[in-house]
Amino acid sequence: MKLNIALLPGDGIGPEISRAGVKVLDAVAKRFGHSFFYTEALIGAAAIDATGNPFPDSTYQICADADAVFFSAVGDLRFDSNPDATVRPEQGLLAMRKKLGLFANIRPVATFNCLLHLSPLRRELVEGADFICIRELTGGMYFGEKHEGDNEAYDTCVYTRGEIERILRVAYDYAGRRGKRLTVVDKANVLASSRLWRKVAKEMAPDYPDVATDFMYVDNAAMRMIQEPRFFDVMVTENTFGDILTDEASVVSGSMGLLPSASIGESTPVFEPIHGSWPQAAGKDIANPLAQILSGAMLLEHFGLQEEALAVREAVDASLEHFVRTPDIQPEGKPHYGTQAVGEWIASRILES
Ligand code: GGG
Repeated sequence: MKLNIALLPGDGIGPEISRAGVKVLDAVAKRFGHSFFYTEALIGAAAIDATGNPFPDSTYQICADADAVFFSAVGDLRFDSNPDATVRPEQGLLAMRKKLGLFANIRPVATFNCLLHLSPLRRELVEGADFICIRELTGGMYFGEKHEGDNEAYDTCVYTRGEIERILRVAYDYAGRRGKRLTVVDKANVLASSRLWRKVAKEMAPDYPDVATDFMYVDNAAMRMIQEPRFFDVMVTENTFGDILTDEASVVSGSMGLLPSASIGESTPVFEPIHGSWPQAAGKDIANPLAQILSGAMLLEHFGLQEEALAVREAVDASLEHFVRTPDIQPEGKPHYGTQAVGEWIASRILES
């Protein structure tokens, strides 16, 4: 298969984990006889520095023309510490989501047996947890009408029936292919937008008779996720709730550096780690590349390359079992492996298998 991939390394540790991710995709291409072509483009602070725009038109065009976007992370301390900044790296991320119509963010949360001790939750709670969070990505407060004054400020949470229906269709589809249980997370006891979510979900549920639908308030879902993570199969929720709950979900697996994601919608799909740019670690070769590498596996699955994706997942498992790990997940006394060394080990493993 021939794939044109837009490569957006972004900021902070982004370029390092991106390099490791590409090494692994290249190993897959070599072993399975595919051709992956990359076109690199700027996003985030790197794009602001070069052009003044966190998502320049040239980047948009490269993404729109590609089969997939392999993105890393945005964010830069210079902007975090400047409340007066009129343009921010994160706006590049929002612009990419909006312009590519990426309305569904899929975040699988799984545990690795050899890393269960990393979770602050008890082993018997997290062992076997395996669920998917589906976050609506182009609506809600992130994109509703805003006002920011000295004495009053607001963000409006707006959802249309069409926006809710299309994300629920994605969620039902995933639930139908997995454990056949869908949890719709909302705040319908307080918010009008949540009541519309619930109404639409109740109308759609009979169209998916093999999937059991349940409803949960977001505060309860936040609690349940750490009390009984195995309860969930597929959960779907609006943009802001999803942002918070998916970060919380990373606690189950023990490290944010392990969780990949896919964003799909009207145009080119985007594959990226759920974590940000960790600017403090940039250039130190210590960032964990596994979330980026596993995002590559999701990219392969998106194009039906199941065997290839499995090869990546097996090589990642092998790297963990052989203690080829970056310092964040490496026990004391084991050798130090940097970002590139982990990427290279996994790539070689794929080529050797
Ligand atoms: N790879 C994801 C990333 O760079 N995240 C940084 C960020 O600002 N995320 C906010 C969001 O996902 O809404």
